Amino acid sequence: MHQLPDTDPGETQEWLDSLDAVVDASGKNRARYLLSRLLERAQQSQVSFPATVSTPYVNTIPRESEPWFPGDEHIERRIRAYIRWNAAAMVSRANHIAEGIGGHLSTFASSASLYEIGFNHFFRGKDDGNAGDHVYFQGHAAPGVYARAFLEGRLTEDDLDHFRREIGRDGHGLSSYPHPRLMSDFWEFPTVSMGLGPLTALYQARFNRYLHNREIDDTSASRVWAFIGDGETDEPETLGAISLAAREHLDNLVFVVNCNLQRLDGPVRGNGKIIQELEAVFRGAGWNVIKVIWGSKWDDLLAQDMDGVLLNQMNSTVDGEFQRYSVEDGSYIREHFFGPDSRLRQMVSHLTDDELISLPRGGHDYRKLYAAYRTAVENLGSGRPTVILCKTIKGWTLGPDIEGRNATHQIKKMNLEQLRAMRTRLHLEEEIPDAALEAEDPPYFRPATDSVEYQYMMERRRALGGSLPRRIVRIRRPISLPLDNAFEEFDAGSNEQSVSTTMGFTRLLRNLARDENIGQRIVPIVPDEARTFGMDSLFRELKIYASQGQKYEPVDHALLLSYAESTKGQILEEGITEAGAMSSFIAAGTAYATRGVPMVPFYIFYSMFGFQRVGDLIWQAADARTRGFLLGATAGRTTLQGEGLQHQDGHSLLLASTVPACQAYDPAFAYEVSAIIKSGLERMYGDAPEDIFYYIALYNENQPMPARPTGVTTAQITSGLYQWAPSPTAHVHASLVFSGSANLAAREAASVLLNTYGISVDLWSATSYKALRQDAMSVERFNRLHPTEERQVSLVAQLLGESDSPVIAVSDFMRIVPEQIANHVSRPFVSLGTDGVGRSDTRDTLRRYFEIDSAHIVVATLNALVGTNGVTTDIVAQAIATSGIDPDAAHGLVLD
Ligand SMILES: Cc1ncc(C[n+]2csc(CCOP(=O)(O)OP(=O)(O)O)c2C)c(N)n1
Ligand SMILES: [Mg+2]
Repeated sequence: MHQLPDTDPGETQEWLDSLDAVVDASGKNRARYLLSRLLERAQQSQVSFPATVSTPYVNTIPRESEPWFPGDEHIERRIRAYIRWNAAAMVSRANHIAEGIGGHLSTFASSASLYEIGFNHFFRGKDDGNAGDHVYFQGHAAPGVYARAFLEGRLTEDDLDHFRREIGRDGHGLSSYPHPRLMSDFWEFPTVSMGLGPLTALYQARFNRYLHNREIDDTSASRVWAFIGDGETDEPETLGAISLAAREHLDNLVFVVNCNLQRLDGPVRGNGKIIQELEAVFRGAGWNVIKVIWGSKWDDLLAQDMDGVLLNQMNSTVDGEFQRYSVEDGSYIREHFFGPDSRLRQMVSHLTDDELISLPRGGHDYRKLYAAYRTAVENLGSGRPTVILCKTIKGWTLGPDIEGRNATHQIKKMNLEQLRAMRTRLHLEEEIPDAALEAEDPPYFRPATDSVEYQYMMERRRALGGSLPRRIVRIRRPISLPLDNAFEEFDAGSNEQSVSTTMGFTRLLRNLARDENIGQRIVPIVPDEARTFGMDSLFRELKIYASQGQKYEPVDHALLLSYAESTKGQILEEGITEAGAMSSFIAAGTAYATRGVPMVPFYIFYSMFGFQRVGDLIWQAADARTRGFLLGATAGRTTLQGEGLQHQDGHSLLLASTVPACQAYDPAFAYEVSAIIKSGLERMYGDAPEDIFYYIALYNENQPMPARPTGVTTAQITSGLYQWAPSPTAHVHASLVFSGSANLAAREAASVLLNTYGISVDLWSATSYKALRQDAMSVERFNRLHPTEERQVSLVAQLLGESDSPVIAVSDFMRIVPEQIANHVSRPFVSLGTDGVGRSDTRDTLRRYFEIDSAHIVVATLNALVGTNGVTTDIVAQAIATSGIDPDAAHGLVLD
């Protein structure tokens, strides 16, 4: 403001003098009060002013603005008490049945009201045939969700008694945390890896808008609710994308943060205030922030706070102190919180010590919560996402040994005395008689179906569209497979034209997007890397999704391939966020279940920034039963020349092989890419869809793409290994097995071996070592456990046979990738690969360095043949010398 001319200095001075006078006469609190009122008035008068990021440590919604509470508070309290009891009993029993099996008591205990307000009044179910709300439960609160499902009759006592013991019982145990793969008709969204729940929820809300704007599905009736721990906000994934939610106007998104001020080890911000910190972060990002800090009983005290001393005490007390108050008695609170200022002490002089303890926090007050949720849902249309910050006590109602204690997160069991105290606290003496309590395990309690509680609970869920959570695959908008002509051109090869498998893929993607059957359902996803992969050619045709359209004329508007954004755009250009792009992949790849609308995501990224960067999200995708294609482009440690250590990927295929649902492929040729994707679409979107996804390595090295050899079937290509070229002579001295870009060196080596050494080899393309190994392991297991039955033979053993002739496998990945099959091949097996750290240099130099060029393949083959077919060690030495290999040169296995 000092940079602007003051048009009326006298008036300015008057205002400043007034402020000084207020500070002098009435103190700083009064001055703050007046300034806040002025700001509020300015806002009402539409005097635009940069938003402040913090407000005082009180509820955002004042008592007079609270809506009427439509529920029956007494019945809801009873229901909550039953659920609380059963959740605690289930965890306790589980640890009695199987000591050390774990589980969490205190997370749900702190958040029971946060969920129950949602269940009784807000969360929409799917009974009307629509998708309902998408609710992301905090992973460690799962016991409470099971306890409610038990009350609703969806789970039995036997189910509860199999909490955390899933094996056997036809898989009917209860998974420790929300898990759609383990409980596929119950949980929709896996959440327990901290940070991934909120991140994927945010992108789910964004994807709902994408579906809506593209007119593929009407998502306007679905809201996304994400329940998050305050400790969980430490994760960069939790907060890292919140500005996107505001930018995209995701007013269909609600975060509820359970601020119990504790994480696993102790306080979240002992020396600060997590609620204030989060308020500033979310407000700064443009969210609608609702703080639910104090329960109703505090309202009277605040109303009497003439001098602002109570507010001041609330503002200046740190969380570590608040946590202390949660475990101390009333006299301590009187002494330390209200004590220091006589006006404060006076304010609570009419309250007994017990009454001081029971001044509850806002997150345990259903009226306050109802007001907050109501405001959040009425926020639709404002363009702003909402975060509700609820102050709670960790372990609430579990008694003094557990509530608010630093160790509370890890307590798994309750003894008789603790259970009895809890029963009293929850007023369950009638429901849980002494005799039942004294049994070895605490009993469960389920109200009779004709009880008012049961009737009320079920009526509420009926009114809101049925029970939650519930995962159901009910295809509302079916999809059909693409026509064959999308794939056919690749079988002819590219003749003389040099192209990469990435270019082949991009062309195929365009064909699929144009396909009359599946075209609309294709979701291309890129994290600011489309030009790298030659995909900018798709910008103009498919358009980039932009909820606001394109409000500017792009610099390249005159070009054929201009940067074109549109509300109906198909491409999700995520910007530089692999985590965000993966979250979109998950939202799109689970749309068949969450929305009943199968979508086909193709997420293409720098392969180095896939499994290595966002491996946990890839597991999340698998857990969520995501379908779709991950494309690891610029793959390989030598194919991507010049980039060096941080970019050159020689291990993503190894990491891919660790994820069971992931089908990992390393194709060499465009027709292989096409065959793999065709078969993948059939497996994931055909008549008997499988909940799997694909990882396909793509390279940027151009080469003339060969035609598909005659007779090679799609089934052979996708099985993992097929003979690409037979031996040119009747005798096969060795087999060269290549993958991906290593095909060039292997093919050259084959001709050198024949022409210079008279060694004849056949050439094989290994498209998936993972698939081969998977098959071989199943066969090995069958043979081991069925000793009397006819022995099975694995595919790889059938194909490569049994002989003394060696197999030399080469790829642009670590040697361990081909070695996945070494054990299952009854021939001498040599693997060449790119172990070591990436280096910047030319392809030729890198391949010599990592010892995977044609000369090294020749040497490795000759070496494996020593003593046979006239090959001697002298011949190998000569081959080394003539090809200029320096045996003492630096190589990948030495780290320097
Ligand atoms: C990525 C990740 N790191 C660590 C953990 C282990 N962990 C489980 S719960 C927890 C503390 C959670 O605290 P908070 O988010 O505040 O939840 P609360 O139980 O207090 O509601 C931790 C560290 C995890 N589940 N995921
Ligand atoms: Mg916490």
